[in-house]
Amino acid sequence: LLDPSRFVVFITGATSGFGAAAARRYVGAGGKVIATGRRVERLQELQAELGVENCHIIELDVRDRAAIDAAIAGLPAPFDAINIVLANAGLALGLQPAAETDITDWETMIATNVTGLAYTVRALLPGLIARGGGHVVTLGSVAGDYPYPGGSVYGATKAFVKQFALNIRSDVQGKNIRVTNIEPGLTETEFSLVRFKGDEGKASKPYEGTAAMNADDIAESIFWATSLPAHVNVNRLQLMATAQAFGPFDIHRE
Ligand code: NDP
Ligand code: 8X3
Repeated sequence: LLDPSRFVVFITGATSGFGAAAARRYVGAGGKVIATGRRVERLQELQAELGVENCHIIELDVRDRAAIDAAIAGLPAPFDAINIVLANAGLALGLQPAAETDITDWETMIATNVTGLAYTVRALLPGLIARGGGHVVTLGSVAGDYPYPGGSVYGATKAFVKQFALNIRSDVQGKNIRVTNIEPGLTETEFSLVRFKGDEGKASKPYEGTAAMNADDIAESIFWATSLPAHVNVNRLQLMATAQAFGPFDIHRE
């Protein structure tokens, strides 16, 4: 296994859920993290918890390409020696049928999950290559493989992430860069609260009476994939709660 004390991990969406759990997991193993996100108070709390020597924070909206470039350019040592990129920031908004959806929700999901993720990887990949190698981890979803009602644009953004990760992997062949798309299913984080725009009643429904995965489960999987010996690349890692499985095709009958 690789030595986690040498990990320097740039994380988008570190204010909550998988990103925050991953920051804790990496620092817990002796690594350093650059924790980014829009909610700066959350970043400050995380930094206070993990220590300024282990956790550098940057207020960052991944939709802002210039801000990503500036954030990377201004990194102090040792946080400038990034060898893992965790392109995790993302969101689902709404669950309405496509014909009734709020078009601005679609715009926000595409701008964040597709464009913002592409900006992140594009900005950080040259540095990984220049430093002799590294690992890009993207956050896809089971929704990128399996369709469900109301998942129109969200699922499509995650299908983009999967194919983007696989294509990037082709591009970095021979450069000692690993690429992994993590594809979780039902996991209790703030994801649902964001999807239902703060409606706690609706947000808790998907997790009621069942054992969903949690952020630490996903952080552990990310950590595992990045800790494997350098000659092993996990291309895609799909995870579901044991309580989550597949439904039948939906046949409409008169
Ligand atoms: P959370 O809502 O708990 O966390 C999402 C994170 O993304 C937050 O830190 C948020 O930070 C950040 N984020 C959202 N928009 C932006 C933006 N424009 N710029 C920068 N950061 C942003 O959800 P999860 O931890 O569950 O989700 C993380 C990723 O995992 C997402 O890509 C999600 O689609 C994916 N996923 C989630 C699953 C689940 O069931 N929970 C399953 C499969 C995939 P802030 O608001 O402070 O900017
Ligand atoms: C999150 C999982 O099933 O809510 O990507 O789309 S799901």
